[in-house]
Amino acid sequence: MSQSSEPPRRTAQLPKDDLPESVVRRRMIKAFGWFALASAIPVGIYEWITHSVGAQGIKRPLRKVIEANEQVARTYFSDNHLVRTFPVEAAAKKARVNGYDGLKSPIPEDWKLQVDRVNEEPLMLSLDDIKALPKHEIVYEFKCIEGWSQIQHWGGTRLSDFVEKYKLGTRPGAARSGNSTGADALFKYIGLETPDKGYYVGIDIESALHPQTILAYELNGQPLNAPHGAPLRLIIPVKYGVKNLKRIGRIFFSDEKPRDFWAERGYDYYVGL
Ligand SMILES: Nc1nc2c(c(=O)[nH]1)N[C@H]1C(S)=C(S)[C@@H](COP(=O)(O)O)O[C@H]1N2
Ligand SMILES: [Mo]
Repeated sequence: MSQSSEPPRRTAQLPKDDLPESVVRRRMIKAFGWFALASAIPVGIYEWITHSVGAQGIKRPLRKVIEANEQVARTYFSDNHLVRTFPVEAAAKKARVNGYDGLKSPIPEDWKLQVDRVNEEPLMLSLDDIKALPKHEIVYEFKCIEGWSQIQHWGGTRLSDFVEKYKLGTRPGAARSGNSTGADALFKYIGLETPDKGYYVGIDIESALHPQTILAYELNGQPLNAPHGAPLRLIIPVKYGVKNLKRIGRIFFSDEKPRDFWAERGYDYYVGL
């Protein structure tokens, strides 16, 4: 290192007028290069996000509908991270049980999943109808807002596959101007409740259609038992336990926030992870 009291003057500190023209030109080119690179980064990130969505298993027609509404699409893409999964061996052999609201009466013998639709009769589906859709299994860390968590292994059908198969969740004739696909827009929320309406949740549509959200009928490869939500429950890994409604009786779509059992008792409505 130089020990002189005057630090050696570097060319960068010279007044610009003193610099040879070739140096100035080189610097301008360099500066422009940095500028071009900096502008390319956000574009690159956007491209990466929009393309990785397809790679994570969102079905084309569904994406079209989602893309139809720019605001929804933005939230949807940003919510589209996947939660961490584990090998099957990591799952608890005996899953913990918590919460019996809406489960106090026996499971209705004539249980059907009621799905409300706009300007149409509700769908009344059997468990076999649900099982006819592709099966999806997930092993992940289930988290209860009360402070416990457990790695659990669930099986069922993706809610997004179900919504696509039965053409649900869209608001007819709500296509926006300037929307080239002409697709209907999605409702903002999905509501679920137990057959006796003793427990109920509302969920933003982006989280509901997340590729890891499932209508579950199996736990550890076995049919669900009553305390875990037989015959069909929601498993939504991007949310805390409270939103994972057990024993689904009815599903509906809405632009207004569906009422929510724990939100009414002071918890955050979205309780996302
Ligand atoms: N019908 C119903 N579903 C429910 C609840 C409930 O009380 N009733 N409790 C919720 C809460 S707080 C949690 S943590 C999970 C627990 O699911 P598990 O009993 O399968 O562990 O279910 C959720 N779904
Ligand atoms: Mo919970």
